[in-house]
Amino acid sequence: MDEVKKIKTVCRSCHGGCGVIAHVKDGRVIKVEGDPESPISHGTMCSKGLAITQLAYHPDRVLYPMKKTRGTWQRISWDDALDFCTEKFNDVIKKYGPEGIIVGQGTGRDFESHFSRFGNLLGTPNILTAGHMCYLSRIGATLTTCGRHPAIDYAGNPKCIVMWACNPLWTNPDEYKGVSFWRAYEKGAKLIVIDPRKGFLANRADLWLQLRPGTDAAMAMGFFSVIIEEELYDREFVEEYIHGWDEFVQRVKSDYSLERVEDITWVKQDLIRKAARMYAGTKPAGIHWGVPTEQTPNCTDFTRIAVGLMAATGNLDAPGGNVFHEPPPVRKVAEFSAHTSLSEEQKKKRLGGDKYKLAARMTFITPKCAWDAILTEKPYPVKAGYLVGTNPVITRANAREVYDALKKLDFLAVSDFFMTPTAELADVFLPAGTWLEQNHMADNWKFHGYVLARQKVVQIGECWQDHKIFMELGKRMGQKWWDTVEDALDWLLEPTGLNWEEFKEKGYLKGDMKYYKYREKGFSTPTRKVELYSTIFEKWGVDPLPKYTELPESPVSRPDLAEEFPYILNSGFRTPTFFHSANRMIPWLREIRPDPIVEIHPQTAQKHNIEEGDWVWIASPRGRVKERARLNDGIDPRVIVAEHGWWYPEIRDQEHGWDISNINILTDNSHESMDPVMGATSLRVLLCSISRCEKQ
Ligand SMILES: Nc1nc2c(c(=O)[nH]1)N[C@H]1C(S)=C(S)[C@@H](COP(=O)(O)OP(=O)(O)OC[C@H]3O[C@@H](n4cnc5c(=O)[nH]c(N)nc54)[C@H](O)[C@@H]3O)O[C@H]1N2
Ligand SMILES: Nc1nc2c(c(=O)[nH]1)N[C@H]1C(S)=C(S)[C@@H](COP(=O)(O)OP(=O)(O)OC[C@H]3O[C@@H](n4cnc5c(=O)[nH]c(N)nc54)[C@H](O)[C@@H]3O)O[C@H]1N2
Ligand code: SF4
Ligand SMILES: [Mo]
Repeated sequence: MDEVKKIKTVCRSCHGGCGVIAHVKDGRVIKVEGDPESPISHGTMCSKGLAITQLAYHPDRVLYPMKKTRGTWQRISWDDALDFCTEKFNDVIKKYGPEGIIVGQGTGRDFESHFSRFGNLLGTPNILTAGHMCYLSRIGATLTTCGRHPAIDYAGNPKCIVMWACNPLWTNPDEYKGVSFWRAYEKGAKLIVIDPRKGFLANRADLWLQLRPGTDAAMAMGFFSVIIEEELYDREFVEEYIHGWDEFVQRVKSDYSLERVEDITWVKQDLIRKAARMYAGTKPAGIHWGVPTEQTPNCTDFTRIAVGLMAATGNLDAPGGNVFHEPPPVRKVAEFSAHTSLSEEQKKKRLGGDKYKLAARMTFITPKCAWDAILTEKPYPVKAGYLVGTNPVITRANAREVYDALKKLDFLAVSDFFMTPTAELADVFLPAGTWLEQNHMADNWKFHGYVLARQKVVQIGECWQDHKIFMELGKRMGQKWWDTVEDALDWLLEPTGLNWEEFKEKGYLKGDMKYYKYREKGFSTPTRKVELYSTIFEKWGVDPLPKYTELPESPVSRPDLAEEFPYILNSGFRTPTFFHSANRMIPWLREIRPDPIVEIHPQTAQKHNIEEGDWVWIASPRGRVKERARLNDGIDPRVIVAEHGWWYPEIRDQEHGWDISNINILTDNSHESMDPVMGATSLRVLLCSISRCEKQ
């Protein structure tokens, strides 16, 4: 028997980044623990990362390529699987052009470099991601406003933290692990929490603003209203570095009196004033904002106003404020992705590209445009799909439409670890390796200044890391790739003077941090200033100034609908154990949260005769699903908070009960409900009714 070997690597059971020491015995990982030397996680790990052994060695995990023949799945070889995909994709290209193929991924899974390169070299402009309502939307909005993504600088010790629609201790999103926040907070930073739900952080906050879901853009304008009225802004910065300040001030003064902001947001004027004073009056102060702000039609505008707040208070690129981290000198995702190889002619064919201009600039499409094209064959037929690391039947708005669209495709290839409801609709299943089974330069897409060595710890079944699947399928389709995954890593690392083997030994690289870069170079926008008045939007014929737009489905905009569906459904509540639709089959995690939970205020529950633990129907104009009630007086009685991502791996037929508790059956994806430049779908605010299920 072998000794236990300890191998350092990097987790990616969420957006990833935590340092891990994997214990390997007889070729099998027997446990994982946090790496105290990790600059990202400092030895901590969460339940999802720790449960990787149960995921990787799960009896239901698909370990071999599979092909569906007459409705049943059969094991095939990698050669046959890739040849079959090549033949099917080539058929579509011949008949309909490469735009007839959708290449899709979900949230950031550290293969975007390879994913985008595959799509670009294939020649399809139809790249589907979750970016229209998550993160890439933030990158797009910050790009047009101040040139880059200004992430909060926890290492620079903010004295005031505004936690705006984010719950990092549970979600560890994107560049941040909750532990970085916690370390700064423990040093005594003031905390302002803007959140409709009283959670762990709201309970500890100096100020908690319990706003009406989806009204963040109005709240941010409320902050500005105080900052302008009380002249709390940094006059020098504003004069020298903000484009359109006067026009913006005009808009705030004419449209966003605190009285109106209180009406919109449900938060008392006094409290808004206190919070704005605390943020603008404490130096340095940082805003850490989260995805709920992006999942409404105010997606782009909220981010633009938030960047405006950072800029006007002198906190942009200042230590402890919101900063532009310097990456290490590696090649970036954009260069790897060969985006220049997509011809102008193909770019013009991007679905929805004329309408959702910021999404098109970020080179992806909003899913609704994909489903429309598949279902209606307009503006042209879309016949095939390749979905990697995504479960859109559960995670995208208007799930029934998603289901119908994917079912209609002539050919669908899916790559995942498990037979999800989406994978069940496929013709070919390509088994992906987990983070324990890959060599990769992790975190190269994040804005925190690090890249990390994720090294392969074990091989399980015949699974391949996604990077290799893209490479080998790409080569078969005539694309130019490197011979091996490691050769591609050597190329990415080349400017650092290290190769993959050397980088692996080192563990991570960090860029040199430098603050106030704009003092030398200005900002990377057309005017070299922070564009509160966007010259890019002006060219597109879109309102150049940000604003709050009332939500398309709210008691204010749709009092007619609110008669039947009186509550605001805030859908998408994250829990520490699950990652969207993942992990429901993992015993350690499912045991902690066995059922989907809908939170209801006790008064509201009483009105509907609902008790703690009851199964409850939640209905919207698009359908109904059921979740189990938990009573919570930390939410407004007019708001219902529901978990997303639910399906039941234990149900072996009916596509694993995909429509029983899938909250996205209720969400809307009509064009009218979307952000006008990004195509963000409104996942956080819609109207619903609740009733106790007859059968418990
Ligand atoms: N109602 C509502 N819906 C939401 C949200 C919400 O707040 N409310 N949030 C949205 C957000 S922000 C996002 S980003 C999307 C996420 O949407 P998705 O990314 O589609 O969701 P996941 O369930 O995380 O991922 C789907 C699959 O990826 C597989 N997977 C995980 N890692 C890998 C890998 O390395 N390789 C491969 N090939 N497969 C892998 C998992 O097994 C899982 O089945 O969901 C959105 N959906
Ligand atoms: N465990 C776990 N971690 C995850 C994920 C997961 O599914 N599970 N998903 C990952 C992904 S892809 C993403 S995008 C991130 C998201 O992570 P976060 O950005 O932290 O987003 P959420 O946890 O959805 O919501 C954060 C907080 O916003 C509040 N909130 C809800 N609606 C609103 C609103 O309209 N306005 C305001 N101001 N607050 C609101 C919620 O009550 C919650 O406390 O998490 C990532 N990490
Ligand atoms: S926070 Fe994310 S990266 Fe860290 S251990 Fe948990 S799942 Fe892994
Ligand atoms: Mo996300």
